[in-house]
Amino acid sequence: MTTPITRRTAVQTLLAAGASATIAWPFPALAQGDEVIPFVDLPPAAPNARVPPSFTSFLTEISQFFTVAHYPVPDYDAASYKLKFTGLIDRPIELSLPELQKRPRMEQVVGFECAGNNNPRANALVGNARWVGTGLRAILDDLGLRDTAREVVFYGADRGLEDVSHGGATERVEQHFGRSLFVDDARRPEVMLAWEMNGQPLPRVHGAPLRLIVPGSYGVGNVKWLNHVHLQSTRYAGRFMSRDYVTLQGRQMGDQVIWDESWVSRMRLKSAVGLVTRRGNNARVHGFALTDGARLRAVEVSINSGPWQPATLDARNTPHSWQLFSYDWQGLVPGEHTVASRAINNRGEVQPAEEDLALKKTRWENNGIFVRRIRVA
Ligand SMILES: Nc1nc2c(c(=O)[nH]1)N[C@H]1C(S)=C(S)[C@@H](COP(=O)(O)O)O[C@H]1N2
Ligand SMILES: [Mo]
Repeated sequence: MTTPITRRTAVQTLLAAGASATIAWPFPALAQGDEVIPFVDLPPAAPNARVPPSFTSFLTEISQFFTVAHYPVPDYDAASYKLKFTGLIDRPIELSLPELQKRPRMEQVVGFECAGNNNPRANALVGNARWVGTGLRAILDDLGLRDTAREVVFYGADRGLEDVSHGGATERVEQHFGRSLFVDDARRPEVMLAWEMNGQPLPRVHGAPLRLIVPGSYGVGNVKWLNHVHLQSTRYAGRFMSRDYVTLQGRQMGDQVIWDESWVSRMRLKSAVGLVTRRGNNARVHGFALTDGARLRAVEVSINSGPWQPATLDARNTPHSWQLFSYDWQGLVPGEHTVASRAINNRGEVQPAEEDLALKKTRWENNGIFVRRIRVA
């Protein structure tokens, strides 16, 4: 039996373990008897830095689940709330929350990260939750999609002012948050509309009353405060598809570099070390991996640039959850050490090394193998 200790105790343990006050990242509770081995490569935590979630608990507690909102969080009235379907369909409809909740229930664990998550911020922008809702596919099939419908646009109720420039003049125009999927991707059986998170009504900051969950997608695809779905024939090029959340990456082709700008969508294969603990001279490396839906073949860990060794994948992992892993390392010796992890999927794709991403010029989708430095007291 292990007794969870409080967050405050975890911080004290971290401090006692030798981290300087400026890098006292408050990692969540540990089992009793375990100590955190501090990371020495984290930049100083900003005063309002986001706290990473527990990398040992399979489901991320709602209080530890990161939130991102690009516009002010909208108010809503559950009683009058309707989800509207419009565009290239034969039967436009509006569904209230009770009407949606009468549809077949779907429940799945889905983990995702913000495409801006990274190791220097201690991977705080990732979480894994159990979502309850209903499948989108059956609703789309009821709408009578016209042959010309190619794109499904999902709008949130949140809005904000954006600068639009034309001919040298700039105007502030109010726009909504929106993202789109190709019809074929929107019809994948795992895409859902969710109203419950970890057994609770969806919290307002996480998108109440209704959000889209697209397993395998970066966070930005999981549209919160969803109130309108529109079918159209053309590409939707809203801010979060075409100007923001766009990755610029060069590809060496012969003696030329071709510059590719792509929209952030399916998660790139990634793993990261989130926490290293010790009990006496035995250390345990804890981390998570994320995929676009492909099964993992392995996660491997390398200590001090030694050979890649297989980590243990957590038995609680499900197809679309984050994939927790751990690796035991015996015979700790004091001093500085490096720890890295890499994921390999069942298509044989290997998480790229940081050097392989030298031509990736934007900060999004940072999935390179990251060599973490720790100090053993
Ligand atoms: N309507 C709406 N949906 C949104 C956003 C938003 O600003 N507005 N942010 C997106 C981004 S960038 C991320 S990373 C996830 C974060 O989801 P969470 O706040 O539940 O963690 O929500 C996505 N859905
Ligand atoms: Mo995000």
